[in-house]
Amino acid sequence: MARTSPNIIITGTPGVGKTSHCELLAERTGLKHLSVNDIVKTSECHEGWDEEYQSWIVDEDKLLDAMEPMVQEGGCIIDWHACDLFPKSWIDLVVVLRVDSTTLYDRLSARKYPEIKLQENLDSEIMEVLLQEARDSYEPEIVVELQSNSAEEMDTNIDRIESWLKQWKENNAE
Ligand code: DAT
Repeated sequence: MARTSPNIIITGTPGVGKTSHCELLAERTGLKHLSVNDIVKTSECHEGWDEEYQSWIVDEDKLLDAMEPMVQEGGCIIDWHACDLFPKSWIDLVVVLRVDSTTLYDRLSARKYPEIKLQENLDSEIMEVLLQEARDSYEPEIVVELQSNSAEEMDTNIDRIESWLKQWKENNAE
């Protein structure tokens, strides 16, 4: 069934601003913010808690089963630090947020991340791991890289995504 509203992934290293962007975008557009973290917790799509990393060990099959009915009709903004697990057919736009490493260091320190997790996430951002994952998993024309160092950049990003949404709706109108 064709979607009347698109599904968007907002991805990137923890701390880049995914949740902030998703919340603002949901408020402005009426699209639904799907926090994958919350779904993992509430639908118990995990195999337990990793003490060292202070995070859930995600059961991807369970997660996809839980999410499928949510994304079917479209209109979802998926908030998650990975994107390669979702079927290509679900997704219309992949936004990869980026941030300078000093800013990311400050944001993750403020969250009191364990040292090992902080360092891995900094490395991951510097190595552009999420951008590469997005490019490897989706058609290049639907992958967009946006900077998220400041409130001004966030505003510009939201404007851009809103324009894209308007265009998508025009292109997909019956
Ligand atoms: P994520 O969901 O990617 O982990 P977040 O939205 O929770 O990130 O943001 C982490 C912190 O950084 C939070 O305190 C808000 C702040 N932040 C995020 N994006 C920002 C931006 N573009 N400008 C200023 N602060 C930002």
